[in-house]
Amino acid sequence: MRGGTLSVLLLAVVAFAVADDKPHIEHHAAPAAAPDHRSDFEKIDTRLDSLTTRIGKLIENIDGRVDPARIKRAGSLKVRVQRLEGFHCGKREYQCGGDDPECVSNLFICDGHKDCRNGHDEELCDLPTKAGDHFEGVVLWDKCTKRQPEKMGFEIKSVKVFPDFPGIPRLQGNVLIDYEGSDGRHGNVALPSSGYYKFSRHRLVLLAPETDGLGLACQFDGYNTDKCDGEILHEVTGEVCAKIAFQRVTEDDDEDHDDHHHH
Ligand SMILES: [Ca+2]
Repeated sequence: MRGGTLSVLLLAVVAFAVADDKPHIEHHAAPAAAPDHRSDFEKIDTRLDSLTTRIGKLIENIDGRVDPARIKRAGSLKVRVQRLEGFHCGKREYQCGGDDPECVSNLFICDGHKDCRNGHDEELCDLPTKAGDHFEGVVLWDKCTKRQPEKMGFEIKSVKVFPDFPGIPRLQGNVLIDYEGSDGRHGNVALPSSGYYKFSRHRLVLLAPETDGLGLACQFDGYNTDKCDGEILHEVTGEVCAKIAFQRVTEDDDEDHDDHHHH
């Protein structure tokens, strides 16, 4: 419920901010008109301030919850807020977040040293993936893969952290493709691939396993390690040409007695 309220509020603020970007200044207007506009802007400023304060309070409320699952959800929400606000750092830089507009190099994220004044570069440094992990997903749309699968997956075989680049662990794994052949028969392939995880972007990348130059990337939000937004993209141009909603697959359902159904 709160999430819904917050989203609506956010949209309101974003809409407001966008509208505010284009003030109705009439250049031909007489100078005498200026004070009216100023009072208009002050009104808008005040309203924006109060909306921002309300959102801040909502986020504080969310942070105040102790249930770990809720904190995880609240964290995911905060990331969405930050995405809406936009990142204002360079391409290879990380935005320290919070109220601090500081930017630090991507290479300094999760390297064991505090580089952001608020220390955010050393938070969220748990790798969302480890050797043996398996993710599967439904293909949402696809305008480039040759097999046009309905389902795709990937599995991670090994994770290595190199001391010089601790923020970019190297991965080995397989891209898994379930498809239906032109003869209507079902097939599946496991294409060995290497790649990396970037802490600065919470992004897992598996480089193109085939000669078509199509790589796989999966965007985590830094909090929820059980799902990521998958993309197939042209490695040269970066153009995204397919999307997959990946979910972690729990292999031995019988061993962990959580509230999943049993057969
Ligand atoms: Ca650091």
